[in-house]
Amino acid sequence: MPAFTRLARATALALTAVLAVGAAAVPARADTARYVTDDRGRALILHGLNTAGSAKGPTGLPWITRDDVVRERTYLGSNAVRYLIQWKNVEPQPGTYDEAYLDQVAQRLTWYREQGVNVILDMHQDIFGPAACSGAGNGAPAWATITDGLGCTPQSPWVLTYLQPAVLRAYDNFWNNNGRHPELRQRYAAMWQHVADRFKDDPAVLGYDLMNEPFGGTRQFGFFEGPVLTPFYQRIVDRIRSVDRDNWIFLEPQSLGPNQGLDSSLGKVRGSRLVLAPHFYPGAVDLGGTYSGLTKALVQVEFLAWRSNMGRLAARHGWPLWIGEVGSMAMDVPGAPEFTRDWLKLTEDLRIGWSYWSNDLSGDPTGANKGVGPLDASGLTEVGEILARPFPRAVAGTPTALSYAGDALTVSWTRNGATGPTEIWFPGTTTPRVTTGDRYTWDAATRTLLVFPADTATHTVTVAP
Ligand code: IDC
Repeated sequence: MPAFTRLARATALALTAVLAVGAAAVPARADTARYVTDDRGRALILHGLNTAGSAKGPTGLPWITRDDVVRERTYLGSNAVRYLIQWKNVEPQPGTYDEAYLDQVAQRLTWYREQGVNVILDMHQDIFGPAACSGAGNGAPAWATITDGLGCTPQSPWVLTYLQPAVLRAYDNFWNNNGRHPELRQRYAAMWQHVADRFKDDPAVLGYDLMNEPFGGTRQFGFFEGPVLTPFYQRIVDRIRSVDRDNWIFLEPQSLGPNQGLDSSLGKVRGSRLVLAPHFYPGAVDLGGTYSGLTKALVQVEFLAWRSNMGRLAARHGWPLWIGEVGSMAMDVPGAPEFTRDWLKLTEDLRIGWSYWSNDLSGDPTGANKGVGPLDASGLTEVGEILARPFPRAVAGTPTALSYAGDALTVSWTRNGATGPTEIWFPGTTTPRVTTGDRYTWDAATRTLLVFPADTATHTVTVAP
């Protein structure tokens, strides 16, 4: 067994011991679940792709064309995209915003708008920014990357680069952990206000994901999420709300730990329309393990822990829950298709949406992530076939049940004042069989079912091939 695999196994085992404790806690209760809603008050179950790894490059733009967005909507039925943008491109010099870049982003957002796909703008970063460690990372501009002359060597797997001295220092300076750089977080908050002001009236935009996978530098967990990250989010939320009262704001816990199902101490952020947007990357899967044998058993513990801990955190703060990133497993890894079906089922059990990592045709610019993209020149790839699963895009009330079993999708809800129909996407080639007490219409061209609920309190629809 290569040394790295041994390390991965040992790490996974240690993590699992901790997780088992968390998993014993109460599961998320359905009746406390909140939903992102549209302008008719319908609950949105957001399915789509992260677009895309290639936006981490110099231009800050993903590889896609307008036609690719049409294909995504057609093949996967997507109603959401987590669209990557970069601080380095938005604010190349302190206080100077690149409007040409924002215009290029806006142009791409029209492609999503045309397809009825809601955009969540994700201020992406990994490993702080390209200037922190020889181009290994992305996100922050060079002027905001203060490494105090410390050294750095990119590591493999890439996440280990987070522990390099220059990278830790760049984060410590950003979070002002040493009390020397309060200006960087202020710049970041001002930058978000500018972005929100630019996109608040763009009908494609549903919301803002304030920071990808926050990492606290030398402060972690309880020393970071409560005292540092929570007030940081509060400051940005307040600034965004000074210009934009409508769009949703997506908040991520710190990535290390919660991504694997550990509890988070992210505190309550005040404000309307906030969403808890953690990622789900079970340790063994993320570190190149398989979904079989011992690692599968370990990953299943992480499933339980994630469900319990993230469900309770969302309930505690009264926020809807959505998985901002999940996937990233090449289909030739043993168990990868089953892993994919299992996390899809998790999201259905919780009645939440997801954004798959990622929409990369044949890998990202570094050549990584091959075999992970759901679409290629001929249509759906192997993972794409699994992701192209029926789902309710919008529910005309409070969802009370969502399941996909034996090729049949069942959705139940109670009326709550929402108007408009429940909208279900159902892939395939034949006309589905619909069972419901409500009036409905089927559009074969877009494979969309609209269910118009009568005035009764509870509703159920089952759709089968
Ligand atoms: C990863 C890419 C990898 C790249 C790295 C840094 O797969 O090739 O070197 O970013 O740019 C995340 C991150 C997301 C990752 C993704 C998959 O949010 O940017 O992409 N991942 O590894 N967190 C956990 C996994």
